[in-house]
Amino acid sequence: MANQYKFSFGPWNIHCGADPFGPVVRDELSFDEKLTFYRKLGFEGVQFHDDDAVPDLNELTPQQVANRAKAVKKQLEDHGLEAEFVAPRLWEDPRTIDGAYTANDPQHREYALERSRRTIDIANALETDLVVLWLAREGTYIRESKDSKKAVDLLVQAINAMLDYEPHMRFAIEPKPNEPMDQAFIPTTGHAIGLAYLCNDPSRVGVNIESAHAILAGLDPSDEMGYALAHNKLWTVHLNDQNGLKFDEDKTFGSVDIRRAFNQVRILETYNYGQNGEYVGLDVKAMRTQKSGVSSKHLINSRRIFLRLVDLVRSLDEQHTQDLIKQRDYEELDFVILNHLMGG
Ligand code: GLO
Ligand code: MG
Repeated sequence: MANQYKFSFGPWNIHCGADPFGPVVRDELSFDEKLTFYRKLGFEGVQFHDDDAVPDLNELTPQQVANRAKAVKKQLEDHGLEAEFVAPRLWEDPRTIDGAYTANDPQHREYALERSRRTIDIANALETDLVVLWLAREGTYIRESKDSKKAVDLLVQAINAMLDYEPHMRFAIEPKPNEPMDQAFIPTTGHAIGLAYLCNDPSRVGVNIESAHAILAGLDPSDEMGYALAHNKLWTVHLNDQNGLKFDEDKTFGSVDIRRAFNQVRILETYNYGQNGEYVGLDVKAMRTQKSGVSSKHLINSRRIFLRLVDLVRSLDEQHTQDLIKQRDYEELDFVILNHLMGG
């Protein structure tokens, strides 16, 4: 059942458990070892940061970057996998301390663009037409350090430059309201889609919606998805869960609020998400307490919870639901949904 969905995650989702307060607690795995997990766990799509595919790319010529990425494409094929997207990692280099496309220093902005061109080259070599832009440091710690109107202009200029650089590449913005910044310039799906319409080719600018990011913005992830679906701009998702307003937790999908997860699956299922090749992407972290050898359960479990919820969406008595809506008996509808989720 429900096998029309294809699943993906990024290699950073198998990690050694370091956090800002403590070192690694599990064995480091090589990229190739991580690739051996995908098929076994039921995944066929790999999400990449540019340097997951080509480490140290700043030290290489564009031609060397492209050649190394082609070797990774072969590696993927050997494992029966494909690349879903590539994302420029624009938050670790000293030149991105004050942001990337919105950095106050024009040389730093130029670095961000040049790095993004390499990301696009890598996407081409990996044969995917999707680049994800998580605008990690495009925001402020204090209001007075940047001009928010100018920041939007700079983001549009940067995306236009990327659209021009590769005329068949699509760009999915991943909004997030905070962390690492205090305030992000593009905090929600609405902001991301507004930005898309300011660009030269809005048809190639869409979104990647992460459940936890929507929750951190005080929004319901399924409503954010509905908004993007109405604009035909939901090109990938980062499903996970989040326990309230704190650091970005990237918990197993559905592990905090199963009803909230059900409603995300329901809107995806209702509008045939995946019919144009979109992946069900995860962005989940294993708990730091998990030992080596059993540290991929968050991935297996997120996937199986998604599929269990697909079954629940499909087995919901739609006629009964519609009758209750007609009668405006939302108290009964509330119970029917909860009872269904509890196996009733
Ligand atoms: C962090 C983001 C991050 C991105 C990834 C892809 O909060 O969710 O994990 O999804 O870097 O760009
Ligand atoms: Mg994410």
